[in-house]
Amino acid sequence: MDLRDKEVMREALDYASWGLGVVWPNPSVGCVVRGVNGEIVGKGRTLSGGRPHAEKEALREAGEGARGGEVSVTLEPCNHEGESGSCVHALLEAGVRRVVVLLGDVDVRVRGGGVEALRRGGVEVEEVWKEDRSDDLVRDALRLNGGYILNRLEGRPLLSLKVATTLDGKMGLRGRGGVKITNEGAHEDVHRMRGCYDGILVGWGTVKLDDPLLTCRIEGESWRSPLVIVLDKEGSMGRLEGEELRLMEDLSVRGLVVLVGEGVEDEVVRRIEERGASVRVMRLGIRGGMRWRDIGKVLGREMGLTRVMVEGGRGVFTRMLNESSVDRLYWYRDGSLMGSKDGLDVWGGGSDDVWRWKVLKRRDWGSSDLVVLEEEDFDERLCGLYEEVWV
Ligand code: AOF
Ligand code: ZN
Repeated sequence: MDLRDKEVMREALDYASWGLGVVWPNPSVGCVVRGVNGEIVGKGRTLSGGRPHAEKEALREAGEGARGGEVSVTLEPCNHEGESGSCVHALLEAGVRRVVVLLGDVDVRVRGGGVEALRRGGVEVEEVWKEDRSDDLVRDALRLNGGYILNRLEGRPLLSLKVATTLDGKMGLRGRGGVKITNEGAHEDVHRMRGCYDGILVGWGTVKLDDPLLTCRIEGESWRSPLVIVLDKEGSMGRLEGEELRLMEDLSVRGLVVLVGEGVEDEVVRRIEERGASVRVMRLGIRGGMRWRDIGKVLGREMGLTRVMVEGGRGVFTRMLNESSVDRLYWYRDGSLMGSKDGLDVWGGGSDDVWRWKVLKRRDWGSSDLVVLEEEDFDERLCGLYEEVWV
């Protein structure tokens, strides 16, 4: 990769980030096509729902301009789906001369097969991740596709947790629901962030107490509202009498899935389904609760989610943290204090040791700010997982 290749690949990667939250169960891919003279003739990214693929979009825009040209793509082009439908086929048809691939695709149907098929077709292929795994572009691509990689290799989504607390780490006051903590700027950011997640998960307690909407309320972007998942071990949603939940308001735009514990009566499950939600019955652990390992499997392997944001409440946070099941933290903080008399901590449990995190990003809006953190070993674990596929 020369300097220009790097610039173009960065553009493809930036373009790909648009798809986070809306392309699942597929990865979000970006593709840039340059013509014989090096000018950009087409750009594409995986579209909502995961199709069409990025390469097809970019080649469509490039038309005849792709012939003899170069393609930069953030993920190995697919070679599955028969002979005619794949991106490899489209690239060969278009007559491109060279393809630069940022990451190999871990999907069992691809795994190097895409690159091989291109080479067999006479195309020059450069595999960036094989040359330099510490390259910034490779690292950023791994992070961008982290949820997809975890889904395909561990059968679970990337699990993020969002909290909003005071400066002294309190998320609310005992006995007083819905105390507003962060300011408008932070609020708006939550909506933006939601749009980049496939699903938002909350516990039944939060639904009952706050009656949240959990949508993405950015103008023109409400279609990005993620699927909502409610942990409702007892099936309480099926016992509501006549009350309407705001969550149920626009089920035509986004779905609602309720995870209930085994043992909840069929009649109760039926009543939840009648309200327009789909229900999954979960095994319970020896201590009587749903385990995060099982929740991850259902969300990832069974439902195809690649990125899930957990938004409440305290009981859910506590179990998730106690079971070491958080990959990423979005910590919205406000410059205010509550004290420990009535202030509620985020984490009701605790570990014996200090649990460390790495800062990925900081932002601020005057009195409130955001720190995005990643579990200290996450990066290394993800790279390790990715590497194992290729040995
Ligand atoms: C590409 N370009 O933009 C994406 C790819 O369900 P399908 O048929 O769309 O295939 C999904 C698989 O295709 C997915 O697991 C991954 O291997 C690949 N995704 N491939 O060439 C793209 N999104
Ligand atoms: Zn494809």
